[in-house]
Amino acid sequence: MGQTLTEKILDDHLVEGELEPGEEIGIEIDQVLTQDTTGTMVWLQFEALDLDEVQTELAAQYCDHQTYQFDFKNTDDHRFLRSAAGTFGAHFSRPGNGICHQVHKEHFAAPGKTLLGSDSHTPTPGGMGELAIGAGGLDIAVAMGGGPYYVEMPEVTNVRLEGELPEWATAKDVILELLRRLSVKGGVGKVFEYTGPGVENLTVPERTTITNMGTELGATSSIFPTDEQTKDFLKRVGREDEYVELQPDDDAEYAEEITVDLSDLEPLIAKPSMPDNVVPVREVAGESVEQVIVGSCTNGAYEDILPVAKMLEGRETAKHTETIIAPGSKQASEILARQGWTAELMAAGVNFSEATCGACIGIGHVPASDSVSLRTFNRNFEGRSGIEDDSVYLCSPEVAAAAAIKGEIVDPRDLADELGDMDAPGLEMPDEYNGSKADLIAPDEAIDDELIKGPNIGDVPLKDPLDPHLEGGVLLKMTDNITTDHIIPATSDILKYRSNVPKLSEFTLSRVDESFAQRALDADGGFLVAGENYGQGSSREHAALCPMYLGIEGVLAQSFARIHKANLFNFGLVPLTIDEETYEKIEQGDDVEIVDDVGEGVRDGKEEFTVRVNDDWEATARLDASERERKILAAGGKLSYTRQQYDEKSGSGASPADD
Ligand code: MIC
Ligand code: SF4
Repeated sequence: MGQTLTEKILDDHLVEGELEPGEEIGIEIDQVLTQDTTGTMVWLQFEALDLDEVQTELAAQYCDHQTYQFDFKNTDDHRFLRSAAGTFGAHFSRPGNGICHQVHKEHFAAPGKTLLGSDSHTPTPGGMGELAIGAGGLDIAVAMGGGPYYVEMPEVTNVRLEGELPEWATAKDVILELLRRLSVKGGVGKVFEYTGPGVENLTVPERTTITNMGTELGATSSIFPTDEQTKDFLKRVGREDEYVELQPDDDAEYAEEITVDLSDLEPLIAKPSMPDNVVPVREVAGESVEQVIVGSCTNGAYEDILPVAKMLEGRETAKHTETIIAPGSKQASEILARQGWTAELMAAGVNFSEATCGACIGIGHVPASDSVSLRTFNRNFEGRSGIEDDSVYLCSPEVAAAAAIKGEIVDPRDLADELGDMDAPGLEMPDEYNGSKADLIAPDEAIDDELIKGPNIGDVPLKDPLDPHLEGGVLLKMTDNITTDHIIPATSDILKYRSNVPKLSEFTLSRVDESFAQRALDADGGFLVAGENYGQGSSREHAALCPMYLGIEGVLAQSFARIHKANLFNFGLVPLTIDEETYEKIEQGDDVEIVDDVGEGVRDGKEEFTVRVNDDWEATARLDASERERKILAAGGKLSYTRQQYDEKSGSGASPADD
């Protein structure tokens, strides 16, 4: 039987396990990336593991999320990250140089390689045939130390593309269409592999928009085969020699197949406040828009900004609509500026931000109250823009530009008819991505050789080994689809404490219940209860680390998002799955006791535990965990577990990360 492309790359990197869907596999990682808000923990953990040099082919540290440095704490973080990259041997991308996924795509992403990143949108270079996976910071630290990365072997879904995108429909509409059909949980445990005759009609920047936002489906990764388009892109970024031809076998077997006829697509939009709340733009046309932002790791590339510039050339934005371009990379800004497009955009009434995530997580450009903001981003979770009850829509750059001109949501096809002289801009790449590399510091150019820690940079808290008897109150009962933005928001007032867990913990779940952190501390232990897809969204391990710090013992949920579940194991919190009936019956304030000896059960592979509630009724909760995850839980988390491994192996010269 032939192999899918995903299986081929995994096979090439397999160090443990078998490629059977649902089985845990260990793979070798070639490249890692980390960014400023998850990176400080990564390097503190790298240090705590006594590792002294990056072992992967390449590691890159980006500073992209909070580049405005509103507080010295952020600037201290950036300086610490520069010193860590220098000390341990990673590339360093200075604040303002661009968003990790865009800069990585331009400078380092390579077909056939594996990439692990401490950011959920790491799968972006899947559009170039790289198998890229997002993970929690501790997994990145261990992989950087040369240890394998363990993940459940995903099912591979074949997304068969046919036809060609019509005018005004874009790559964003491809992924919005998949979200419309499959929902934000539709990709859990899956890799989406794109095949079919439509593939060759999509350029690499279009493919990476699709693979980037595959994360919103909950997918482990998304990948395209490589072809002339890949070769062409690599040539333009000056790395043609990195081209490798990669295709699935003709007789590859997929777990499922979805067909998308590109020719049938039209401009789509995700309504507030979930990326899968997708409708045709025409359905919401006429809604007044106060803010338009073009940018982010999904649609902030040169190829995303250029269509906006072409549509706005010689025109002005509506007077009540503030329009901002937040480029994905400084290189994109530089090329646009050299070509004169920046001036055109400015003349049209557009403001330029530095290349940063910024507004995507509520840092700058927070929408006005009761207003509509249209963004080319990938997430519109409630409150993420920096104001509760926000009204954020997600769309393509073309739809965003049309709204900027008209001041209301409008299908660009209708606007083009109305204006009579606005052509569909299409997609155009620069002949050469020839921006300056001044903001990239290679390991051999490093300026630091020891860590520089400011006063806000704390230690990584450790947990005691698993308590055999788990008991406590239900401190919070939550609904379905709780995001990591609910658990630990990323807005600027809170983000500055990412390197200071005791302080950051004060904000845990504050978006759901402001009194939670204090109640958890007072209760000295307890449980969280949630519906489906608990912990979707970001890879931030702080969403597990902070509850752990507050004494939470475990989470009872109907289902978990992949990265968050791994983070719960990594920090020693027990993720238990409950059925709908139990979820409905259990209430906040109930007393919960796990009747079985948890320590023994976890070690012995027990899958079902009896939960006694209020000494009154009982239910069954499942622990779906690999042997390795059980050992991690028993040790009180991955840091303690990895150190234990090290102690056992010391003397044998083994790396602490050799699992
Ligand atoms: C996000 O888009 O939510 C983030 C901010 O990029 C996160 C990373 C973080 O929380 O630092 C992600 O996607 O993993
Ligand atoms: Fe940055 Fe937003 Fe992309 Fe996350 S989703 S990496 S915050 S641009």
